[in-house]
Formats: sequence, C-alpha cells, structure tokens
Amino acid sequence: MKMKNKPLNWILFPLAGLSACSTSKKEEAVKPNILIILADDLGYGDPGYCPTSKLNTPNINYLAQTGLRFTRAYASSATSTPSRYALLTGSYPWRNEKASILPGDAPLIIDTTTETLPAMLRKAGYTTGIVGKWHLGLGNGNINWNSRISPSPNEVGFDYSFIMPATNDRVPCVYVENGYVIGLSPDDPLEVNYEKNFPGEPTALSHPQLCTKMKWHHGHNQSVHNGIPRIGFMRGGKTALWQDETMADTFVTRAKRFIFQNRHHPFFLYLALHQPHVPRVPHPRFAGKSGLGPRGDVILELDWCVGEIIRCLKDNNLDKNTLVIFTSDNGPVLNDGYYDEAVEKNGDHKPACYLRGGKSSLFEAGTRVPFITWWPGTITAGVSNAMVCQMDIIASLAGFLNMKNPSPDGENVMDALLGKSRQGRTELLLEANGKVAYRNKDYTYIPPYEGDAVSKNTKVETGLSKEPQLYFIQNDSSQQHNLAAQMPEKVRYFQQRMDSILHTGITKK
Ligand code: NG6
Ligand code: CA
Repeated sequence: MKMKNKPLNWILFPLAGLSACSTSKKEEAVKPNILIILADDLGYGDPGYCPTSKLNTPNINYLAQTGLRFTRAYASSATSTPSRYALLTGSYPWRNEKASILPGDAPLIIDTTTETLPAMLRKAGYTTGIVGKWHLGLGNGNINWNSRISPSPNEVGFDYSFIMPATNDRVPCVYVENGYVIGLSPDDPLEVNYEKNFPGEPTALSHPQLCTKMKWHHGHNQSVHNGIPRIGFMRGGKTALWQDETMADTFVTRAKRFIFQNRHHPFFLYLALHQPHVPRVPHPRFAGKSGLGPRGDVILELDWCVGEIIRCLKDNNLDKNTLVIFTSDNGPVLNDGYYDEAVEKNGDHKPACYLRGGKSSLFEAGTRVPFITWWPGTITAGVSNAMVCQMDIIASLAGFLNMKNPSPDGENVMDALLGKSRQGRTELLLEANGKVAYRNKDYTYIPPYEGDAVSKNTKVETGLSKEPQLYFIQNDSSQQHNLAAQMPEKVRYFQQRMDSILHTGITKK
C-alpha cells in the first residue's frame, strides 16, 4: 500500500502542530504495554512511505499512516553500540568511554547498578523482555560461552532475553537465551577470539572457497559460517550456530511468544531486529523480491516482521493498549563490507531521502532516523516535526508513569510522542565515531575535525572537515550551504553550548 500523492515538501513542512495540552490524570493511570521495534541501519528514506523510496513496505507504511511519524527524530549516535546504550540508559554515549562499536566478546558496558529503561519499567510493574540484537557486551571479560554468561541483559533489567550477542557480521554466530548459548552440545564447546585465530581453523583468507554465499569487500575476512565470512574468530559450538536465513523468523517467533505469555499484564518488549545490517541474507521467500538486491529484500523482510508483530498485538486484543515505537539505531549504508550488490542495484532509491551522509556520519543522515509512535485510540495519526531523541524515551516514560527520571540526558517529551504537542527538545548533541556535533531547533554546528571527508570503505560522507560547518537545518536539511564563515557569532555560541554539555556532565532535564 504505497502512499499516493506524496507531497515533495513533506520533509520541510510536516502538518502544522496541534495545540499543546498536558497529560490528563486519567491517562497517567494507564499502563500501556510498551514495544520498541528497532531496525538496524534502516535509513530515513528507506521506508516505502518516503517519497523517494523505491521499496514497498506496507506494514511500516500502515504504522506511519495510522500513527505519528516524526520528521526530526534522532538516534544519539551514527553507529549501533553507542546508539543502543543511549536508548537503554538515557545517557549520552560519550559519557561512557567504552560505548563504541563492540566486538562480540566485549564485556558488558552498562553498569549493573544503572537504572536502565527496562529496570525502571520493571520497577513500575512491567515484565520486560529483549529479543534480537544486543551489542552492549556480555560478561566481565573472558567469557566462557559454555556456561551461564553473566552479566547479560538479565542483569540490567530484562526478565527475559533472547539475543544475538553483537552483530550478524560478528562472531559468535549463536543465540543466547537468558545467559545460555542455545543448542550447544557439551562435546563441542564454543570458543571465541578477536585477537588471533584458533590453530588449524579455516578463515576467509586461507579458504576463500568457503565463502559460497557472500564475499567480503572490506573487513569480514576471518571465521566463515554459513558460507559467509565474519569479523572475529570462533571454533566449535557447531550445533548452536545460527542460520542467517531464519534469523527473522526466529526473532519474530520469540517476540510473539513473549507478547502472548504476557498478554494479561503490562509488558515492555525491546525487539531489536537485524535488518538491513550486513550480511544481508533474507529468507528465500523474500530473496529477489525487491528488485534492489539483498539490501532491499531484507527491508521487505523487516517489513514482514513488523506486520507479524502488529497482527499479534491485534490477535491478542492488545493494540489499543500498547504504545509501539518503530525506529532505527542509525542511518543507512550501501557497501558495508560485502559484495552484495547494494550499490549496483540501488537504482534511484534514496536510503537517506534528501539528507546528507549516512551510517557513521556526523551529517544528518547518520542519526536522523525513521521514528513512528503508534497507539490506536490514543495517538492521532499525523506527522510531527518535534525534535526528539531515542534517549528521551526513558525520561518520557518515567514522566508518564510517575516514576523518578533515572536518565541523565533524556528529556520528557511524552506529550510530543503522544502527539499532544509539537514541542520537542531544543538542543541535542549527535555522535559519530567519538566525534560530536551540536543540533538545536534551527541549526546544526559541526566543529572542525581531522579525518577523511568520505569514508574510503563505505563511500559515505563523514561530515568531517577542517573548517567549522554551520547549517540552517530548517531550510537546508541536505546541508548544502555552510554558513559558518558568515555567522562567526553563532559558531562561537554553539561551540560554547556544546562544550558546556560535554564538560559540565549532565544536561538539563
Ligand atoms: C564496522 C564494520 C561494519 C559494521 C559496523 C557495525 C568493518 C570494516 N566494518 O566496523 O561492517 O559491522 O562495524 O555496525 O568491519 S553497527 O550498525 O552495528 O554499528
Ligand atoms: Ca546499526
């Protein structure tokens, strides 16, 4: 169900704001289920509802058409680990020096005493679950994958966890349920190493003929599993290794089971899907269906997952009692390390719509992501230009549930999330690979940084320049006109604001 008559100026002029009003007493008493569906590397322009998209995503379109679609919603970061850290803790990721893209054997980077989003919701009476990509580390270093892994998501607020430890291109290629690798056989222990290979084990370099499904373009040349080369080395655990083709079905099945089991009391489900992150290996029923190659195909698969989950809510009569947030951990990339025809078959599709940059970039497309809130009967369908960040979800739910806000940097923008107001936050720092930019309602300021202007590997514009950059983002979302030389006062002021947020610790609530 592609949207007809898409207005070309939709990105700049979303529907006018509704009048602001505060949350009423009656609503404060409500405890809706909370379901966050997080895609991985899905760009602002990927969903079919976007005028420049060439993909057909009827289920995501349905959420957008019957829910509230945000045009200025941000992930805190342009890569996964820091973005997910901010979402779950409400803390800027650069406050934790370990919050950068983690290997699959990294220790957990969330302190177990932190009142995370799931921990807060558990305190409020929710049953909490995560299904999907974790990427925030496990254990305390030197993980033994053959016994219970702790700390895990269960030690930072989740009652139930069924996770992929890091990314689908990183070892170990196993699912971990409540701290246990699923499907291990005791006579074939699983071992993981990111420093060196296990003696005698094949890699993509020593045995390129093993890469039957996908060849590596950059990185991704270590252990090979399921015909696909990965990052990191692993040995053993053969009976536990996942099939990439059935990962979507596996996550959807677990998510539906969690919803069904908890249908009689409030639950929080964080469903962190893996599409369209590399390696892009759809189930055969989606292969070749998009015309855009595997990247397009796995976005169709993602859309199917969304449809299945929404149907499950409806089948269990939970849709009017569940706040769904659909978003993505960071912006899009075409070539992220495999020969998978993402570039060659992209055609006229614009994964970032008119935004500049992409995954890992300080430009807008790195962090401005699809973001839809959906709660039939409570949220009126529409489009909101309120600026919100995923970090605000925890602070907003705290306010809504009358809980103390445990988040240092999140702001309570619940009225904006519910569509009662078009007022979001007024300023925000955006992060990419440890570097930050300052965003306020009207402008984005990127300080001078050393580094390549275009990533050699992915060809994404990084946003890095030795010159300061200032964009009037209201009228220039494509960041084409650098105003820094014309507006030195603003540059100085935004640099000061940025420094004060960076160095004085905690931002205002
Ligand atoms: C990079 C990987 C990239 C992807 C990314 C993490 C290389 C050369 N590139 O290091 O393929 O895995 O990490 O993506 O190895 S994220 O969405 O989880 O942040
Ligand atoms: Ca990602």
